Amino acid sequence: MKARFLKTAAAALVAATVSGAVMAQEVTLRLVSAFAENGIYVKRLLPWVQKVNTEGKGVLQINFIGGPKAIPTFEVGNAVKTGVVDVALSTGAFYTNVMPEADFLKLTEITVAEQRKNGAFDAINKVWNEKGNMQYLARTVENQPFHIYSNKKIDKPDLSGLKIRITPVYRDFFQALNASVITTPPGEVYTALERGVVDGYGWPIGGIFDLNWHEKTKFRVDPGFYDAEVSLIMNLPAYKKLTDAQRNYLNKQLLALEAENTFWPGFAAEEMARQEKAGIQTIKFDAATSKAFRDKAYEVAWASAAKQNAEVAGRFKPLFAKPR
Ligand code: 173
Repeated sequence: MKARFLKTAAAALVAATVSGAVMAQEVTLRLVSAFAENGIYVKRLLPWVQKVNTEGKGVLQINFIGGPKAIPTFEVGNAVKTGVVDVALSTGAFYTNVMPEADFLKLTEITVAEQRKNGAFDAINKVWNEKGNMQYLARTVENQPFHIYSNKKIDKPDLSGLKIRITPVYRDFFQALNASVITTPPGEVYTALERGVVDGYGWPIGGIFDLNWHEKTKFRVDPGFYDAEVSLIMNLPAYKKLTDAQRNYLNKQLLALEAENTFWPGFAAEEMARQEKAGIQTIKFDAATSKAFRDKAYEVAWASAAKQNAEVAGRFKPLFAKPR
């Protein structure tokens, strides 16, 4: 009786140890999105998550928790910093409360593939590690310039008398154009337009149909400026805790994800056509005014960046610029 009990106990112990070893090799990362679940950014991410999970059995799994209903948009950065979640899809403008440098990423003029080659990606990670307790994993959106969308017609780059919904992305530029600005997460834009709290908003070229803003939009101002940055970020201790096999697997999948960014230029063209079809008129400036408008966007933003962190802005600027 006793011998048999010991044998059973020993077998159970062996089984527990084996499954323990297996479990130690598979990690599950909790992922949230600062952008809405039904928006284009999350829609494009979820098939990737599924692929990661299918191919990553026994190594690494990602558990998508949800969008801003799970964690409010402007709190996602701190959730990553403190390890409340492991990974998030967000943009720097949503976590300037963690570090003001986060919003500098909109100023890249080269692809993320080039950023990995020229040292920009490593320079970003140095700051993200030190100030954000985060690893900057991958950029999932590029070639999506921002625009001003408005319900009031303007005939020159002057937003005097207009109330415009912003995030930190647009604040300094729109204020330099004399707008009154109101910060809201994307989830509050529709209501703000509907109630007339704002006359317009900043947003990239793509995505205004996702939350039905086209119903409340009359004009888009061209040209666009900056480049919408949407990226995956990860809690640094969670990243460091990965085994080599897990980290290599994750990095391989992140590069595959970035390789799919070729989607975005075509999407921009489609969205412009769709906006036109929806009756949204384009406000265009002449060539010289357009150039001055774009130049001002970058000048104002780099000046603001230098004010917030001169050392980091100085390091990033040559690495983010278009090669000449
Ligand atoms: O909410 C925003 O307008 C914003 O800051 C942003 C940033 C990147 C992509 C889309 C929106």
